[in-house]
Amino acid sequence: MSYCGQSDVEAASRHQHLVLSPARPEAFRMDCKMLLAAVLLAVACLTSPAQAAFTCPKTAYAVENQNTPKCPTTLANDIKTQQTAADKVKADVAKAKSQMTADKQSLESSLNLEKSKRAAAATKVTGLMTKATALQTAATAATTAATGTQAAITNLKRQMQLLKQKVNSLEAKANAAKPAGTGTTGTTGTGTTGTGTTGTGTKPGGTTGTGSTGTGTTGTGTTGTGTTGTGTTGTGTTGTGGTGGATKPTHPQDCGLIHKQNPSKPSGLYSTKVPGETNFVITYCDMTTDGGGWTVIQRRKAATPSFDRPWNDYKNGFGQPMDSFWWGLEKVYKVTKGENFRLRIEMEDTQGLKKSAVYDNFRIDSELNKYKLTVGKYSGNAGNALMTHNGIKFSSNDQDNDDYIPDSCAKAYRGGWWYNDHCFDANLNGYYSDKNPTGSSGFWLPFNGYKGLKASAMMIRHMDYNPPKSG
Ligand SMILES: [Ca+2]
Repeated sequence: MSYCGQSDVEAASRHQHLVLSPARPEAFRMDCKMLLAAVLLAVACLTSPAQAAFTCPKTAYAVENQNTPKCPTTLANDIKTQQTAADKVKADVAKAKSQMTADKQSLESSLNLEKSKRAAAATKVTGLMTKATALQTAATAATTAATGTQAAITNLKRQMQLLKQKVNSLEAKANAAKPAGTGTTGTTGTGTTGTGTTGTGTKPGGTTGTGSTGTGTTGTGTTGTGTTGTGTTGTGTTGTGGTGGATKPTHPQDCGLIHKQNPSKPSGLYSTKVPGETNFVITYCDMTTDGGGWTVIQRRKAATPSFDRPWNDYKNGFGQPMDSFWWGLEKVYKVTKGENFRLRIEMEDTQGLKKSAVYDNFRIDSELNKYKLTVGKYSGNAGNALMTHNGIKFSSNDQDNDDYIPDSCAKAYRGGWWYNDHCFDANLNGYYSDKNPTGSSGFWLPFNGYKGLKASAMMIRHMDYNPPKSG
């Protein structure tokens, strides 16, 4: 304990000095005075209140309390502490800033990388799309080639059949040529006298002429060797009708008649009549080919319209007469019924080479007989491809009337036609491809095999009308 700033030791020291000095009266008097003063001081001290206790707060204390035993910390220290803390925060901020800058650069470089990746991917996609288009084109070409190959196989099969028939025929001939055995001498045959029928000719002007009765010659039997001879029967010749004025048309107005009435009329669309029909038909007349006067019944020169169509479309016709079209089987039947028409087919290959095939006595049967085709004598330079289609029914993608057992040729070749036992040697209505540079509408095998045609046209003209060929 201490009082008035004096420690217990100091007080004790003063008391000891007082006790140890009784032999000196001056000193004793001085000591008494001092003792009195001390007592007075003590009384004063005891009567004054004790100083209040001070506790140093941990923060924010006044300047006068700094650096005391109770508050050893100074504001300067506090500032230093704050400064240190601030420096630390500043360093942290700088560090964070630097990290952010680094992060930003990293993100930017990532972004640029992604951008370049994206650009590369876009280029790749474009490349792949180009490749896909090329593959698509190749696939289409392959399909076309496959169709051709299929037709080639069918044709080879047919050729093999023909060769087999030839071999059989040659074998039969070889057998016949073998030396004959010994037979009896044949007797002389006697032919009967033939009788001609009365001829009937159409007189120009419409009257009927009457021919004379023909007389047959007597047949003569040949003398057989080994076998008995037989006389042949004589045949009478048919009489011929008389002659008259101008030919009366036996069929209604068609391209031939229009041309005959005015040979200077140009090729184009005309109103024509079909026997048994009341309405006129808009028909394309070819007034230049081989003298003109041709009724065009088929034209193919583009991929549209499609020829992959059902029976009724082929029956009634489709397309535009100035472009690609099919006139209609019913019209062709009615026009050619009981008449002698000539069929002319004009073709052009993909190189621009043009050829034609002409058939006399062209007609088709009624719908009941599936518009069966009849063609007669062939002429032209494209080859006699329609010969194997003679007597063949018409087929469409919904009617398989062909002679090819395993499949529907109309479905396989995507067009209506008179398909035979190996589908075709000629087919002008098959799938038209315009994917290759020049296109192909069909086939005429003796012309250019399976290369395909760029264009074709089928036209008919009455065989009675033979206009003078111009040029
Ligand atoms: Ca079939």
